[in-house]
Amino acid sequence: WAQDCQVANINVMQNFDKTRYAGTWYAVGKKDPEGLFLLDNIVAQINIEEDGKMTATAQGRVIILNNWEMCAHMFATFEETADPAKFKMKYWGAASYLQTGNDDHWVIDTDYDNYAVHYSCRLVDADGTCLDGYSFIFSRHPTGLRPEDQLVVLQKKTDLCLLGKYRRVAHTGFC
Ligand code: ODT
Repeated sequence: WAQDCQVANINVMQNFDKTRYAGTWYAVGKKDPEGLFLLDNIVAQINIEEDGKMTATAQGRVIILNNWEMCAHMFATFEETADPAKFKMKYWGAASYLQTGNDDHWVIDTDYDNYAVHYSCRLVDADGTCLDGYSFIFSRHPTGLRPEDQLVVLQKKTDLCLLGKYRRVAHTGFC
C-alpha cells in the first residue's frame, strides 16, 4: 500500500515506559528542521524526577549568531499527553542567546537498551503531512547503532517518510 505520510497516522511506541527511557542517549542520526540548531556531539540525558515527571538536559555543538562555535547546554521539561509516548517538550538554554521552544517529543520506537527513534513535527501542512520537523536516532552507545538495530531503524525512518533525510551525527569530544 501507499504511505500517506500523515502526521496524525504516525505510529508511536506502544506501552511506552519512561523509566526505562531514562539515562544517557547519544544522537547518532538526525533529520534537521529548518533553521537547524544542534549540529553534532549531541548527548541527551533523560531524568525522571521524584514526582514522576520527565525532564532532560542535553548538550551539542552549535554555531550562534556571528559564527561563534560553542557547546550549548540545554534543559527541558516534558508534559504528558493522552498517549504515553507523546510528550510536549518545553526547552531553553543555559544562556539566554540559545534557542527556546515548545516542541512535540514523540518516541516512535525503542528497545530502551540500545536504540531510540524520536520524532517532532513543528508544522503540519494543510494536507496533513509534516512541513517542518526533526528527528533524532539515539543510541546508548556513542559509537553508533548495533548492526541488529540498523534494520529496525531503517524501517522506522521509512514509516516516518524521512528515509534519506538523515545525516550522521559525529561525536568528536567537542562537548
Ligand atoms: O537542532 C535542532 O534544530 C532541533 C533540536 C532543537 C531542540 C533541542 C532542545 C534540547 C532540549 C534539552 C534536552 C532534551 C532532550 C531530549 C531528547 C531529544 C530532543 C533533543
